[in-house]
Amino acid sequence: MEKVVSKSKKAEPVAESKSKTKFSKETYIKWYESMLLMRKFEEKTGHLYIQQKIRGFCHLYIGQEALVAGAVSAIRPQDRMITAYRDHAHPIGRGMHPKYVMAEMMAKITGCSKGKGGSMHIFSKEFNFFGGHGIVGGQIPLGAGMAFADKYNGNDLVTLCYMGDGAVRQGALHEAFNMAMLWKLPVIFIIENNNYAMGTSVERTSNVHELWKVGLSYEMPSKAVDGMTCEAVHEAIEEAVTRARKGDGPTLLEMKTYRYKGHSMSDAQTYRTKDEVKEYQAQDPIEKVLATIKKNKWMSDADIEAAEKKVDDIVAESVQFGEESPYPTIDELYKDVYEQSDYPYIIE
Ligand SMILES: Cc1ncc(C[n+]2csc(CCOP(=O)(O)OP(=O)(O)O)c2C)c(N)n1
Ligand SMILES: [Mg+2]
Repeated sequence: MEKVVSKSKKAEPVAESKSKTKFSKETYIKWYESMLLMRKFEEKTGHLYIQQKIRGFCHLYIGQEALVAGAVSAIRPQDRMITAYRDHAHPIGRGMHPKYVMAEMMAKITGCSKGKGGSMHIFSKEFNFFGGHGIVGGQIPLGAGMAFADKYNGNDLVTLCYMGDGAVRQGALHEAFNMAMLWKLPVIFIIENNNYAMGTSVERTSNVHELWKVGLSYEMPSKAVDGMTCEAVHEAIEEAVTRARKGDGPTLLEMKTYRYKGHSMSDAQTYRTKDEVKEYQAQDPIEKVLATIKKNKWMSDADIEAAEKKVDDIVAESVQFGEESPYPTIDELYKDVYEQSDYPYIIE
């Protein structure tokens, strides 16, 4: 599968004398280009949805991009990632060409799930992205299971298991946390706390508002992280990854973030004010990274314009690819269906 962004290398802190920033110029530029691609791709997705070129459920990640960009720079390409249905940015951040996401959302055979999954079921084996799951919290035991498999097989790999704040109230989370701690599985549980589960705020659903504290009852190393800055996300993930690779088990990170758009494409957003949205937009992760780049004169105005044009071209190419691709043929219905003929409980 074609890629656009080079696979992540470990971001290296730069020497103090060269720059006042903790991370290198290359890391900042990569964060900027990667998040800009996620943002512009999803802005286009929103337009195409209104034109009914994309149908079904569709949840945008706009505002939350640092949670992926800051994590990708702290892990290896072989490490695994799994999330819920708000899943376009994760594989793009790992380097998958967004045309395969676009074709999937348009239900075309060239999509990453052959057009049979849609927006909520983006997968990429090549980029170690394991979906794309519509059942709130359903991916949490799966993430723990992937980490169990790696530990069992002796692979030196870590699983990043993302979930929304709404998923923290699911029973499966507690069972998975218990086993992950008991067996010291190499998994990092990442709560994307954007304050709302559909239109319901964290305060309305739980007595515990600081969600990272849920991990403490399992004695799991847990903390809150500023999810609107790539630096904080990277540092928290790096620390957790180091712990997991040493065999010391899981970490829970509550990433404080915000989605600028509605829950899905049909959301009147009566549960929040426009001022609240503006307050978070003022901390935009892309703007913050760009401000650092400009301050250090790492990109000229012409460089920035060229980067924007490159992203625009990739988005345009993705739309064209999706539109020109065919729909799956009817025989596809019978392919990729799991069957275990010797399953012991089926009596013919
Ligand atoms: C088990 C289950 N219950 C309810 C739903 C309906 N539902 C879809 S999204 C959602 C909200 C989840 O919010 P959160 O986990 O905070 O994720 P976010 O949308 O904010 O990324 C709900 C309740 C579902 N998909 N699965
Ligand atoms: Mg939420």
